Amino acid sequence: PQPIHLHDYQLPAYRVTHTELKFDLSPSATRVVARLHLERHSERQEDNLPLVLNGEHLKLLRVAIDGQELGAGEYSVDAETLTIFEVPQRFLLDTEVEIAPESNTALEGLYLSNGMFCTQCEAEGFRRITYYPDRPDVMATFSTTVIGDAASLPVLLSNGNPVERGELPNGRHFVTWEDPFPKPCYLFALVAGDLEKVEDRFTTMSGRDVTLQIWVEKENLDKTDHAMASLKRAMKWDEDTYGREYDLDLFMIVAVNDFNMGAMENKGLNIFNSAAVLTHPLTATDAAFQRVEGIVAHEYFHNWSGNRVTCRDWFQLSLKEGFTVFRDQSFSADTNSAPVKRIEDVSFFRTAQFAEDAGPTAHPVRPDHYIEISNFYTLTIYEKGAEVVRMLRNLLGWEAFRKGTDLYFSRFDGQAVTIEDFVGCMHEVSGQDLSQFMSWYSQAGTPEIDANGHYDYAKSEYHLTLRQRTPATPDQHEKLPLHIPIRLGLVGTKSGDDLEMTLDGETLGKDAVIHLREEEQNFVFTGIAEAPVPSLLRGFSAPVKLRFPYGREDLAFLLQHDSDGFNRWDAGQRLAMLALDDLIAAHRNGVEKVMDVRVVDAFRTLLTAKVDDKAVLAEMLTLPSEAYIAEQQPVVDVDAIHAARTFVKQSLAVALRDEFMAVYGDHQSDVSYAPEPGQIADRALKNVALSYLMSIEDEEAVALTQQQFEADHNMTDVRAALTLLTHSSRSDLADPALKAFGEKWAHDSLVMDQWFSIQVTRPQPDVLERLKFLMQHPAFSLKNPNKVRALIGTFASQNRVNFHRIDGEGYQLLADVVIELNKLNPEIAARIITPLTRWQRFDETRQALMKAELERIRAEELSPNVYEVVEKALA
Ligand code: B3K
Ligand code: ZN
Repeated sequence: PQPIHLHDYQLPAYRVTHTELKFDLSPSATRVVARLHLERHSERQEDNLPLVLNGEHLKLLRVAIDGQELGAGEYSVDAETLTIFEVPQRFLLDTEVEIAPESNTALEGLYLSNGMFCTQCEAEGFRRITYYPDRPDVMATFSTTVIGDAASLPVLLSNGNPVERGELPNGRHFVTWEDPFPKPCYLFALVAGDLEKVEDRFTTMSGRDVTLQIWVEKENLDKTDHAMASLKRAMKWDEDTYGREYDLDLFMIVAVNDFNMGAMENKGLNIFNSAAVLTHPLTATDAAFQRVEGIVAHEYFHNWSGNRVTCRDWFQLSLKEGFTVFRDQSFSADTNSAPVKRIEDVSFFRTAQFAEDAGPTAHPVRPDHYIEISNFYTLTIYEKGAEVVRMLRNLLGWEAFRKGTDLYFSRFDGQAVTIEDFVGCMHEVSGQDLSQFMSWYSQAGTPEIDANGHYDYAKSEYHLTLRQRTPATPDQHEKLPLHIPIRLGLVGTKSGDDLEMTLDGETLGKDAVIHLREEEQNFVFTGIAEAPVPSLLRGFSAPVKLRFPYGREDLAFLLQHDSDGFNRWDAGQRLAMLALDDLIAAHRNGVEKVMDVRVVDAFRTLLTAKVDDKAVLAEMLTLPSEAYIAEQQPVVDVDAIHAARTFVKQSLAVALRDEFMAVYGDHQSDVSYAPEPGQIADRALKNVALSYLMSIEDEEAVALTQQQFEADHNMTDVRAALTLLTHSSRSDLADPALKAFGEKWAHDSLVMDQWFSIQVTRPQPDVLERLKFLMQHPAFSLKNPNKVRALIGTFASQNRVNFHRIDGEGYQLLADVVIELNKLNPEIAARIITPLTRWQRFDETRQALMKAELERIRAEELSPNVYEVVEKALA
């Protein structure tokens, strides 16, 4: 497979102005009849441009132009294209193809999930449905007729509005849908099945009445309330915040069980992985409720950032994804606890996106080449893209930024555009020079900032030096200095308050942004009356690694006094990291481990002081994850990390047993479950406390955990308890609880996913055998992406000690699964392989074992997806 390059972009030779589709559904032989209204692009008037359409896995039955059937010499077909050698300036193209949804295990194009037909077309799935210019800059109105068996497929859905329906001979029926908004084919959707709906209404800001429907299998009708409420909140928020109104009379969400991603923003017909839409207090955790809210909002927000204004080509993917993630993050922050949302997003980002940026698949927010676009739905495109938009918002200020988004949406409505178009609007409304800022889109890798400061008593000045460097990434050796906004405060060590800052004679206030543009810059803050501790990169104002030689006292001080909630949390994480570093070294050197009393004292203060924001407190009490700790090490030693972290946890539990017990007791409640911030915070805090106590298998804690499990009050508490019982060293705790849970929920596939995940995160060494056994479980299937993620994905990414077993069996198991999935579902195969591609980070023995497994995969006949990832990993 050959890479495609951004610089080769060309306008499409032919535009489709209108698309008429007719589907005659059958699992093994669906007929798709297409009529495309085509015309030569006004800017592509070269002579004799052939018409080249994409099409894969299609059986071509008929092709005609303006009603004239084409003969053998007039066109050619290969595995990827249909080429018609001569066509008029404007014409109608009719094709008829046959496809087999039942044998489509890639879950791209039209496929079957639990007897229901559904589609996934982004990025390039539409070419598995019919011959078409499958690229986002070809936008057409669609009219779609779906024909199916009336008894087994009573519901027939597509984009837009239903305009006609009726009975047909042989027990079949049809519905015709019209979508008046021009769209690229990646936003096409079709669903047919035996579904039931819940319905609600929303009145838009201009007074239009919109019908909202969520379609699910009958047994899930009681799990849609939260998604519906989230949808209405998101619709209102987008009106209030961005002035964006919904544009069709109908908005539909459908839940399907087999889905590669979380969800898909098809115009008027969002298709969701059932895990991203269904919730019930007894089956979904607080985290799942919040995830559903965020994804429902994300897909809805795409209606403007993605659908009305879309991407010119797939290199611009972050134009819609980064912007839409930023929008959904802001929505969730406004709806829940804003500091906790930021803490969660950043701790995930610094763990997973930093690792991607430092690994063999590192790429810029706008990549300049790819082999398989499905491999680029990444943390860099999504999350780093969102950070870049957040920086723009912060650079411009909200009001100018909002003017910029208004201009962008109005100027480019109905068009397929580029990142330059977006940033251009921001420049136009603000007058700011964003040329250096553009490098954030083209340069891969995480900038590292070394900061140093000193206080000059005599002059009452604080001197801050910042030096930036972005390490080389595989395709980019030379890096330019970036424009990095650093939000900061100087916290007075006597007062504990933020000090007024003056820089170059300009008063900045107590919390301000300074701009690092050069490789190295000095900032001199004058009129600083007392020695400060700098609080840098507040709110994670740029996606960078920032080092500052903080002493432990400085960090303990910031943990108490920083006015920025995010940096208060981060100070605690840094303090814990210093202690962890020492313990990791002690473990490696076989020296006795000694707990740092300053960490114990800091935790005691946290546990006993009256903190109002309990959600933030729960985050502060959570130690950095093993994955995050690993990110900080030059060579990852999984065993030392695990041992050190366990030691810190147990030491804190022993030293602060009564304090943890009191926190647990104070946050017990039996009010009826609601996924609202106050309750969520209480549960989080209580369950963090319990996890400390269970780390030492405290007898009273064991009893409390069992009670919490048996009380079966809500899934958040049940899952927390079951996880602690399962992860304990005592099989008399783990086995009965797992058995009871597995039997109780055998009928509920989404709960069984949780049951799988909990078991494979066990730290005990028998987990690999258990994993192999669970792969034979009747509820497991390699064809279902949720199952693969729950069992294999969770094991490989979260059970670090066992995945990285020194005998290499963890690696071997993952490689076996990748080899199987490469044939069934290449998109999932290429994702699940990620932990193996990070071999550079480990010791030589593990490197060799991991590379050997990658080589074994490379020897197979590979899909472009897996090929691209493996080649990069072994390059
Ligand atoms: N736009 C979809 C991505 C689906 C792509 C799968 N290959 C989900 C989202 O970001 O909303
Ligand atoms: Zn998206």
